[in-house]
Amino acid sequence: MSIRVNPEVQKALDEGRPVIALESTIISHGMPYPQNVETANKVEQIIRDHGCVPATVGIVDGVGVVGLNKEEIEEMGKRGHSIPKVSRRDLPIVMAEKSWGATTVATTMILASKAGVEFFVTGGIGGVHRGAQETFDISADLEELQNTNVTVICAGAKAILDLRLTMEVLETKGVPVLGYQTEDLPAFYCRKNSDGLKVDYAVKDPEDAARIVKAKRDLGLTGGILITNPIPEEYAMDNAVIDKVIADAIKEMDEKGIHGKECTPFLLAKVAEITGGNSLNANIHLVFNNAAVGSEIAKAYSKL
Ligand code: PSU
Ligand code: MN
Repeated sequence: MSIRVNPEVQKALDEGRPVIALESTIISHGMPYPQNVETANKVEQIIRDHGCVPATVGIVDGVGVVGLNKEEIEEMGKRGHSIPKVSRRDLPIVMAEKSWGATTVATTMILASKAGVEFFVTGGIGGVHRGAQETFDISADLEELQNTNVTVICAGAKAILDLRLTMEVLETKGVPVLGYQTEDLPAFYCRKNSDGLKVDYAVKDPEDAARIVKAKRDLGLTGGILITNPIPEEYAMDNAVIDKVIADAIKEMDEKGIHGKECTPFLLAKVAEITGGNSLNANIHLVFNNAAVGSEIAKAYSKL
């Protein structure tokens, strides 16, 4: 596979300094332009301010890039939905076609692990969709978390998913789900989920989280670790409000017959549309918070 690691990222890796991977689907499909590019740049800055090196991952002319430059991030954001969203199954196609691609959690994990990056910060992961008993719509992100050695720091998952089934699948796949200073599984916009679901283990500080990652790696146990970090209180949204918005978005998706890889982007855009700027602001700030916490965990890990 053709991969290009940004020289600054490679240097940090060679010197054992902490590197944080970031995904590009959150830029192209997760937020509107220009807030997507502003957010991507600010997230990189937060990671630098915390003493780590950011590596935004994406596919440029068929090459898997670990550490996109400013112009490439701008282009990902500007082209938005016209850049294909690339999950594991799409990767060989965009590479062979030498086209651009936005990496999901799954493909960002693949490229990060090939470059030797352990930590990856994002907003929310994909999971088991509601009604998956019928549709079989289960994100390839879960498969990747089972198989690929990358630790993902996120704000849980949006309630566009069936969070209970998502937790069941993660258990089956042997993926530890940690809560950063919380026992409740965070639900992206909300600090807690509406179903009373708990994480597997609440970590008290970055060192605590880093030790768990180290234990898994020392044992040679394949696969990822999920660290869920609740959205800061001041940006959190009301569970009842979000639940209603999501129910309406799913109804419209079903009526329009949207399925497959279009589901997640449709629901993300619909929720943003119905809630106006509120959810976008929440989305941006939870990613900032994940970047800060993820950086502290990566730094703690580099000292173990
Ligand atoms: N959930 C979000 N924001 C996102 C995504 C999911 O709250 O941007 C993106 C991520 O890139 C994730 C992908 O990996 O959607 C999952 O898509 P699918 O369900 O088609 O696997
Ligand atoms: Mn899907």
